[in-house]
Amino acid sequence: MFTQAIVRTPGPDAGSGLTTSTLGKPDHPALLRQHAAYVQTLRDLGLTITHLDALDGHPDAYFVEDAALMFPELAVVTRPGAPERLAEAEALSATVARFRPMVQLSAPATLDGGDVLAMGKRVFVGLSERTNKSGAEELAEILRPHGYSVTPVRVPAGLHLKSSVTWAGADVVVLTEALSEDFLGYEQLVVPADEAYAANVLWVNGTLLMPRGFPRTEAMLARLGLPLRVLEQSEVQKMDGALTCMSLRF
Ligand code: CIR
Repeated sequence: MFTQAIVRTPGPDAGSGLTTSTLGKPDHPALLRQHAAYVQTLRDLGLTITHLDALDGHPDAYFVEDAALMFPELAVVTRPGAPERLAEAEALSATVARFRPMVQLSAPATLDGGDVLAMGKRVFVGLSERTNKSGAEELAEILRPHGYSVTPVRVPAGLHLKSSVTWAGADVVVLTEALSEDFLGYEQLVVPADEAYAANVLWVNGTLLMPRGFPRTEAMLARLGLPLRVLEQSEVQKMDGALTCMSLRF
């Protein structure tokens, strides 16, 4: 169960962050509303929120998940793979250090938290445009003494590993077909190809959050029998963001 979440308000420059999406510029007031609804959902599900202010000059900084990882034993401050985002890690370090002993990744490692899928003591690390082999190896070394095993996975599409696979409680993963072979030990819910964005779901204390607008995935998830919260993510998606990116839960 999670008791805490760290989030950060999107800044007025959020529309100038990095993106590969062709969906257009986000509508800023709508982005703020979607972010606020997301934070309120986490609060409703029992999490105490540490809400940070927008970080000047860092339009992607509200995707806090990329800059740090929270494990029960420790916090890992990452080295985001986009040079524009590197300073976000430093900016988040004092906050995570309030909750956990903290270690920091070092060059040449690069790693975005969006590439790290932790399910108990098994951790999958996506090798992507943002996360390199050194990043995966350094994380494995940091976690090994705590009993974790780290498995690198090549990211087949999208920005991060968790763009295409996320945990849905128990031993269930929601994923795109392309990752099926990498998660053979898990019960797999494969999203339809034209609903790939909905592979990013977020389990919070027995409730599953999913993005609005993906009816076949919604029907599939409903069969799990968990309460579902369907959240509008249209403006977040325009910035290549998704549900998992906008908080650190622990
Ligand atoms: C970026 O390109 O870095 C941001 N615009 C989106 C980051 C999304 N983060 C995530 O999926 N964990």
